[in-house]
Order: sequence, then C-alpha cells, then structure tokens
Amino acid sequence: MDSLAFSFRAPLTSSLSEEQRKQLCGLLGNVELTLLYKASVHGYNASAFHQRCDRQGPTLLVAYNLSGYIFGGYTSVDYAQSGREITDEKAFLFRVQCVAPLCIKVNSGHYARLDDAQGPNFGQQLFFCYKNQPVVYHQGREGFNPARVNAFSFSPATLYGNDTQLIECEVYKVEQRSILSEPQVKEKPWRNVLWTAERRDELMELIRNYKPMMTSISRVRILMIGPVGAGKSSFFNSINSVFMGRMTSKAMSGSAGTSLTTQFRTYPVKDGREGKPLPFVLCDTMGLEEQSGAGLDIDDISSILQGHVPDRYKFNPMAPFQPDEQKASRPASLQEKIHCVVYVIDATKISLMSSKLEEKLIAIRRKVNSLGIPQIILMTKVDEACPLDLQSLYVSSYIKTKVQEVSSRLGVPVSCVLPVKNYSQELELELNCDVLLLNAIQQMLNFADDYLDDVGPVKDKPK
Ligand SMILES: Nc1nc2c(ncn2[C@@H]2O[C@H](COP(=O)(O)OP(=O)(O)OP(=O)(O)O)[C@@H](O)[C@H]2O)c(=O)[nH]1
Ligand SMILES: [Mg+2]
Repeated sequence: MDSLAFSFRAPLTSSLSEEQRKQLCGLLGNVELTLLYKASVHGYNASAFHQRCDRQGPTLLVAYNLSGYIFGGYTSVDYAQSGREITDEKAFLFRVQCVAPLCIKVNSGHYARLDDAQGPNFGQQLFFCYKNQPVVYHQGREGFNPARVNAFSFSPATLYGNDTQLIECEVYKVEQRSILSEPQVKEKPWRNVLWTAERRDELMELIRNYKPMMTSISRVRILMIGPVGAGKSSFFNSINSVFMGRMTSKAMSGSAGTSLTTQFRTYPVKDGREGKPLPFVLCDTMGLEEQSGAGLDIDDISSILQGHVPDRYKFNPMAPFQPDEQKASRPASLQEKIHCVVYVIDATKISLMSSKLEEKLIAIRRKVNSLGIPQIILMTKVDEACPLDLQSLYVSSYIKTKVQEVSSRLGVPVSCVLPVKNYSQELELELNCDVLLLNAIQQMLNFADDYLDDVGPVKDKPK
C-alpha cells in the first residue's frame, strides 16, 4: 500500500504515555510537542521522513525498540537536506526512564548531526531508520577520523540496551510556549510560596529571632558540600547580601578548573552593617572532584562534621586533616559540630553528573547519616536550567523533574530538595530571589533544630 496515501486517512497518535511526554517536556522547558512523523504509519523511509520533518524548526526524535527502551535525540536546527554538518549546542540524546530521563548533551564544539538526505542521525554516530529499515545503527569510533572527538559520549548499552530493532520511530515538532501567552490555564504550583515583600520580611524576622533548640548553642553550623563551581560560596554571599541589604562578595566565587575555595571557612552572617550576628554560621568547603586525591576528601568532611577543623584551615587533597593530638583526644563540643549538611548541586549539571562523583556523594551521605545529621540538597542555578520568572519556578514541570532526578541520584527525599537562584551578576537585590534564599535558610534552621532535639541532653533544652 502507498504509505503516503495511507497516512492521510490514519489519525496520528503518539505512542508516548502522558508520563513519558512529561519527562521529555521536562528536558525541553515549557514546550508543546506536535507529532509530525510516525514510522509505522509513514514508513521507515528517509524521503517520507524528510517530507514531513524538513523545515519544521526544532524537533525531537523518539524511537522505541523491542526491549522496551524509549530513546532518541533533540535538535534545535531544521532538517533541510543541506549536506552540511550542523553545529547545535542545544542538541542532546535521551532515554526515558522510570523516574527521570537520562540526558546526554552534545560535547561542546562538535557538530551535532549531518544534515543529509538520509534518515535522521545524531553526530553521525547514531542513525535512525538506517538504510530505510526499522533499525538504529551505531557507528563507533572506528568509523571516524581518529582526530575527531565524538559529538556525543554514550554507550549503546545504556541508551538502548544494545537492541537495534525498532518497533516505532516518531518525530515531534517542538515549540516553545510563551509563559505570557498562556495565562488562561494557570497550573497549580507543586509547592506554595508567597512571593511578597511581607513574606520576605516575615522570613527575615523569623530567622533573626530563631533560637537553637539548646541553650548552650548560640549559632547552628550549616556545612555546604558540593562539586566545584556548584555555587557554595555564592550561596553564602547571597544570604549575606540579603541581610546586608546590598550585594556582597565576601567569599571568593567564580569559575576555575579546580575549586576556587581552598580553605575551610566558617562565615557568620550579620544582620545589617551594625547588626548582631545571626543565629547560624555557614561553613564553606572546597569543591568535590570525581578523581580520588583531588578536591575535598571524605576524611576531611568527617573531621569537619565532628568539629575538629578550624576556620581557615587550608585543604590539602593529598593529605587529609590531622587534628592535633591534644585536641583529638577530647571530643569537640556540640557547638563546634555540624548541625545540618547541605549538598549544593548545580541544576544544569544533574544529568551530567558522573557516576564517580555520584559515588563520592553517596559515600559522604553514608557518613553523614551515620552521625544522624540532617541533610538538604540546595539545587542552584535554576535560572540557567530553565530561564523563567522565578515566580513560575514551582509551576515548571522541568524544575520538578530536576528536583526528582537529584533526589533519586543522591537518595535524599524530594521534600528536602530546595531550588534556589544565587545572586551572580545582579547589582541589586530582587524580591523573588530573596524569598527563595530565605526559605532555604529557614528550612536549614528547622532541620538543625530537629538534630539538636534528637542529640541534646534533656536538661539543656528550654522548658
Ligand atoms: N546563574 C547563576 N550562576 C550562579 C549561581 N550560583 C553560582 N553561580 C555562578 O557559578 C560560579 C561558581 O560559583 P561559586 O559560588 O564560586 O561555586 P563554589 O561551589 O563555591 O565553587 P568552588 O569553591 O570552586 O568549589 C560563579 O561564577 C557564580 O557566579 C546561580 O544560582 N545562578
Ligand atoms: Mg567556593
């Protein structure tokens, strides 16, 4: 039967479930997916594909194989049979999974696909409907010019379980929905936040007046741990800025190959220029790196948690902190210990986090768990992950998938993941940003209180 004639009669129905569609939209932001091509209807045929998909703007290809894998790729550049190698920094490969999708971004500086008249390909590594057959074909490095680095770093086993037989292949047109153009359907936020100046002032007042659960403790100590460049130092700067009422940059922040922070710093925060110190201290550490012997060491973390490491201690990735013998012989007081641990994770890097780094974080978590210290994930750079008005943060399904993904990768409950935007380039404070940052601190204080409530001697607690 003529596949084209057939297509006009058959209604095009997507094979994605609602949940799978949500996951994929989660990778793309606030978008609409419209099905353009379906191989089982139009044929596994390059010309049928081009007839429907050329000059359609950004597209998402979704393939289904016999083993049940749902995978494919996104390109933000038109298919046009130009014969050119297309540079597309937004391109990625993906696999739909049970909780959050796997996403493999194009390696920077490489072309994302060859825009030829054949079936769709990604980086000339992954060919869909190869030779007009219901298959996916992976071309490994041997087929390449050895001087050339692969556009995508993935293994066929992870992406599609090495099963090349396709049972379906669909291409969707991807259109950004303008947040402004859809005020009609106001989605219910998945967390409630009051974005008002009154709420900000109320949160500041609550934090100012917070008194740790135990009278012997004047300030709770919050430890920030996280990969290099995740925004640990920036979080302290941001909180300090909110209370100073102007931008501050006491802690050095920025980007470098390795951690910019090389010392252990315990930062008190003052309530305004002449104000009293607030009842918490933010402890900043050197960034984690995936290799062993680089970045912050798990033994150092252990010493910090137990209150042995002094302010301004210079980390040495080659040799962990050695407490001086006299001090080590007596356990540190509860005041010197850590009362809440915050994992600072960059929202744009969650899918790209290597398994080595994930293992390091999980080992740290095990240590922190064993000491019974409560833990929070601070998910930074939400502004980069999904450029949106911060008030739409808790309506965004993309941010929600990122929260779920980081929660499942580190094994921290979703309710303990706090998305924030740190101040980075701004010159002035901004209300929505303040509200998120203050909410995060308040949550940390609550958690520290739970800990003190749990470990402290009964006699010390206020009646
Ligand atoms: N857009 C944006 N940029 C951020 C955010 N948080 C941090 N940054 C930027 O990310 C870069 C790294 O931030 P730092 O605060 O130095 O990160 P760090 O975790 O202290 O890094 P190391 O000390 O090197 O381990 C800086 O250029 C910050 O301006 C954020 O929420 N949004
Ligand atoms: Mg730092």
